[in-house]
Amino acid sequence: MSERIAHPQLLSKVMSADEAVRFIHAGDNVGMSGFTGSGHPKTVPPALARRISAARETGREFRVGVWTGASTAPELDGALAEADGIELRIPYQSDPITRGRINDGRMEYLDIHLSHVAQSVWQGFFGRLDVAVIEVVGITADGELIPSTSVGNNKTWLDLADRVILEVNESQPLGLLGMHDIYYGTALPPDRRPVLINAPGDRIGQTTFRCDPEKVVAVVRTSDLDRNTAFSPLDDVSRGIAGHFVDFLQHEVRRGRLPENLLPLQSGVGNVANAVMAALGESDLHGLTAYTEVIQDGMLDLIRSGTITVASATAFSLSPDGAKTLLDEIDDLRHKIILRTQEISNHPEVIRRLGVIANNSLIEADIYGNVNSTHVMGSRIQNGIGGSGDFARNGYLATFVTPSTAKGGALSCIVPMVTHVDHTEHDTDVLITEYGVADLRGLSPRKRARRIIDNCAHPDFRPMLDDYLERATAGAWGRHTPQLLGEAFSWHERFMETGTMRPESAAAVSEAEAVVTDLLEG
Ligand code: 0RQ
Repeated sequence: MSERIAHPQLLSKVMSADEAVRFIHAGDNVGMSGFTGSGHPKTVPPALARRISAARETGREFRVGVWTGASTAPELDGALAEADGIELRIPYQSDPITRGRINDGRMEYLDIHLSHVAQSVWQGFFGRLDVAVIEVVGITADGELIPSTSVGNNKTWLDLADRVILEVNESQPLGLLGMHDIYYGTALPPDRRPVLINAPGDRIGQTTFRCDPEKVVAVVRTSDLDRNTAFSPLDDVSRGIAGHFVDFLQHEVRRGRLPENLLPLQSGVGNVANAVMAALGESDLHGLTAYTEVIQDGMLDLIRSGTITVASATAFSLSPDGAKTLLDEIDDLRHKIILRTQEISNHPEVIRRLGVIANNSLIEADIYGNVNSTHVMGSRIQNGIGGSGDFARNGYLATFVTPSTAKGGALSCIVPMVTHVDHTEHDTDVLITEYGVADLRGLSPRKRARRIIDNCAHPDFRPMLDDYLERATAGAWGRHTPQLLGEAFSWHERFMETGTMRPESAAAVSEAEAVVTDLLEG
């Protein structure tokens, strides 16, 4: 018997990925594993993309609905988007080809709070789930499945799908067995019961997935690695942001508003989040815990050094070095990390009870504290809301971090009015840039605006923001949250027209254009 596939009936279903995708039909909804580049199926999605392209060559349309935990990798999102094979994508993506298709209007995309996905699918809002394609580390003798480096929505996909395709990945460490906590107590209202997690390390489920072997139509072997991209080296801006975040937490401890070992931390995705973890490692804070969604390298290091004693998440998102460390130290790390289904890792009830300190990045924030995490210029999706709303809305402290400018300084990330709202002013407690911290708690809108401009905006854009706030306060229709509606988006319009929000450069561009026109006209 294979070490990885100990169930005889399932061993008899081993086949190639190209054979397995015969069980996926045009129009199917396919629930795949995968969360921030980890634990996604590696060989079935490219085989499905080939099948889709071959069907199209014979004049047959072939598209499927693709549901996952969160973002995946080029061989899943990238390959299927390239083949124009995705009809509707839920709930989070970060793939450039997929993003392009969505923004061209060729792919439907529904951006959903990650804690809401499973319940929406159980409620039937997205129709029937035809097929589940799930990466696992192994199959036990009694047919239970050993989860991989992400859990995401796999339990729901396995429970609800008519047919199941398993990818057994032999490059993932078998030592992962015992790290997961798969909870089988969820229900739809009115049958819900409390989710009894009182501390990040509490276990309420089992270490494996249940799966009816009769539903398994194919088992595919693979040994391809997770998508591991290296994090950028820390620059002055991310170091500055991270330093302010840690100073702020220490200040809260000194004021007696946070306990010495803080409250459980949630850390978002990307380089700034990683830098924040590095800064925590250099501080004298210790005995910390995490109740988060993703474990990146920075958090892994804090767990290894003992700064974080226990971390709960739904997935890893590691660099090649981080992945190697996980592999090498799995026997130790297994006792300090718990991977849960994403409806539990991001559960509003648990986040509220534990008093999580949420820390997420953003695209732009406005002077009143409304946050846009998802849309560039109000209409182009970047990635998605992911779990940021689950944590910001329900946490004890909702902090957002961002560089003060983007696109080489052409854009201010602090604007008069955000062009899309993911987190309202009511959900934003603290805003941090490389220039400082705006603690917005207890402040009315005009005071919030003053503090955000003074503490967080880039000095080049401060005079423009001051001027806007002054004129809005004097002339807006209402003075509670003063806005000049005809002007609030003019910065964005200027960027779309000239490539910068800076008026002097815009003027320079128009001048240059005028010179060119003059020259052309003779
Ligand atoms: O675009 O790569 O084309 O230059 O946005 O920005 O600075 O590289 O930052 O990778 O940390 O991403 C909010 C997108 C930040 C991410 C966001 C452009 C910028 C660049 C990326 P280019 P950076 P990051 C839990 C938490 C939502 C989900 C979330 C995200 C690109 O953190 O998706 O929080 N968050 N989940 O140039 C126009 C601006 C801009 C801008 C940045 N003001 N205007 N473009 N960019 N600011 C984890 C999960 O839920 C899975």
